[in-house]
Amino acid sequence: MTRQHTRSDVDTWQQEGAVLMRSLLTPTEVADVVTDFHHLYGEHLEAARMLRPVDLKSSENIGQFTREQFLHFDDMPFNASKAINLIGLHPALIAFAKDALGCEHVRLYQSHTWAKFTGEIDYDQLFHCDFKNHTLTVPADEFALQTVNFMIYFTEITDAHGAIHYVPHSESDPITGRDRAMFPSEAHQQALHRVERSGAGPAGSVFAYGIDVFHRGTNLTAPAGHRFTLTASYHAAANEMIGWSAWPYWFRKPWHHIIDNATPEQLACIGIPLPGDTFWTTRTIARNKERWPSWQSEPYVAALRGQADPGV
Ligand SMILES: O=C(O)CCC(=O)C(=O)O
Ligand SMILES: [Fe+2]
Repeated sequence: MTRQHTRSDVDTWQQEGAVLMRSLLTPTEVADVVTDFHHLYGEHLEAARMLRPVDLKSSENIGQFTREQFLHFDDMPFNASKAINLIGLHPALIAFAKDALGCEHVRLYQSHTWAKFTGEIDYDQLFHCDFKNHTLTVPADEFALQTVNFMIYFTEITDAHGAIHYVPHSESDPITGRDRAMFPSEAHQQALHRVERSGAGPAGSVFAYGIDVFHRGTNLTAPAGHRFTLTASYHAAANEMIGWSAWPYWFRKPWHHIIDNATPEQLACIGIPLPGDTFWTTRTIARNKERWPSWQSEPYVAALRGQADPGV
């Protein structure tokens, strides 16, 4: 397992609901994905250079969610190279998710790119917990049934570049209690605002949080500033309560970037059985190869050789 986190990162995530891991990705990994971000959002970057910052609200004002905040937002897979398509499946993220949830197998259930530009809209949001569109129930008490939601930074994110703000559980519990609301009351919003922390960090940093921690997006005020992030959200393989959309729903999108280049473990995270799974027979391997001609089927074939082939 490719661990790039410490035990203390996992402890912080479990106890406080969020942890910032600075510079988890290498500069080369970041640069390759930034090239893809420019490919996807470059034209908006040019246009946004002409915009002036949206006026800052007074710090007493509570932000809001608007559709325009999500203008430059896309679900995996992405129309660029394998770099941006594989980064949400980075082995270090998978390793953290396994340790945090305390399980052997995890699934990636959501991944999207999000580009924000100074002056395009006020990105300031109110405090919320994300569980409304990740589950039809509520956040679990048990770690194994929770989610690990990564936000990966591909630009340096200072407070002037719309860093996510959040409130660790030990600070929010005395204000709201442990039954955290999806959208806290106005009085709680003001109180949370007074103790909020910034998730600011350099490119390559990863903010890991969950659907049960108060946080909010903040506005971009740096002149001609922009912010590129990619999210990757995981749940334990056996946890069917959590979802976003089923991957095959996006069958028209460029899955070959992932299928042709991911390791069996990365593919398992999107629901493709591991080599040796009873799903794989001579026939299913051949049919899958026909569907994805550049899929690396060797490990699946090799695992089959070591056992009786139920497809024969
Ligand atoms: O982009 C961010 O910094 C946070 C956004 C957010 O929390 C949300 O849209 O639910
Ligand atoms: Fe959120």
